Amino acid sequence: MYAQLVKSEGAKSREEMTPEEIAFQERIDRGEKIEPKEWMPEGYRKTLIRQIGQHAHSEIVGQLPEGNWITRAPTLERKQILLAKVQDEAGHGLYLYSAAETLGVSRDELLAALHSGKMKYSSIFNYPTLNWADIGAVGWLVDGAAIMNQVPLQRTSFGPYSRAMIRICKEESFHQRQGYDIMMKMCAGTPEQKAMAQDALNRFWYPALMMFGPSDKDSVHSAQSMAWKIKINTNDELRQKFVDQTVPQARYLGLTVPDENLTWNEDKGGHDFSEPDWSEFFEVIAGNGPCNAERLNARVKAWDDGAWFREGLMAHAGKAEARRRAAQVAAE
Ligand code: FAQ
Repeated sequence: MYAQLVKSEGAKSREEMTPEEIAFQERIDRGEKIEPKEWMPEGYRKTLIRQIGQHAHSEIVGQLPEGNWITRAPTLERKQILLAKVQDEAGHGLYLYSAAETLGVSRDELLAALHSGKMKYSSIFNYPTLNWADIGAVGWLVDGAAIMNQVPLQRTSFGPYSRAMIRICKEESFHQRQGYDIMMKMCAGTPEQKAMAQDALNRFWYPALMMFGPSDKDSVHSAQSMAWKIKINTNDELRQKFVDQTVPQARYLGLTVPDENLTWNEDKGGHDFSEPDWSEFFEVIAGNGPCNAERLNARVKAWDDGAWFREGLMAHAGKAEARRRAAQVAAE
């Protein structure tokens, strides 16, 4: 099913819609939630499977750069917090796979598409976490960007996705604070620790800006996804909000955002800032990111290593079902 996903470049006009599609659009415009068993245009279903599926993959792949630091966290308390955070990401992935499954795609199909490189995961998880300050930067910037994108998605038009987002956002805000807390500690530490925090900001700033997707002019899905209220804001709107929120946080830490063009623009009531290197972004999402092979190999290995357990579960479920049927026949 995933292989059949279409590319869209603009929203359908009313003249191009069938009567069913017009009635559907009117429900969306009234702010009604769409539930799995209700009629929906095929493009709406496919766009949701693509977005929710890729979002689920991002949560699961996103465990890897942080999981790498659980054994090396500097204190027992930091270890417990990081462990809880990484477990939360697994939970987010599971809610999201379940939401995608209500649209008629199986989790196995989604994972096969991830493992073969047909489906994407967030570009940010292509970047390595080299030291403990990076764990602070991931929580502060990556979870900060994730929340900026996900808070509006709580109002997305598809019921199961919207409900998953409400739960996920509560946990993401704890994640962002734990990252900022690590950065505060590092910045109040030795000059070497502060330099590590600055270096982490330098390396994660532009990849975090890329998380919001390409510039609006290059965003192929935004127009139709916004008409269907699958997306609530454009990529550039959210990127701007993220910069405006994060710059004062960096100042408070005594860190410098690595952008010489960063200035407050009184007229627009927001910062002017440099665009990320979009050629790097497109290379990353084409599968050529610095850690892509490592991330996919880790996921494929986890899937293969878990085969015996899935088979055991299925065999157990099969036997339990056979026993239930036999008992039912005996009782009749
Ligand atoms: N990375 O037309 P648009 C997290 C692709 S959760 C990779 O603008 P759209 C939690 C896009 O898929 C992070 N690919 O696309 C955490 C499309 O390609 P396709 C994940 C990207 O969908 C924290 C093409 O470019 N969050 O981090 C990216 O309308 C810490 C054209 O782009 C979500 O998934 C990218 N950054 O807008 C976990 C949120 N950007 O599919 C662990 C939900 C774009 O046609 C540790 N998703 N592409 O082959 C969304 O809001 C949207 O899908 C966007 C992209 C905004 C990401």
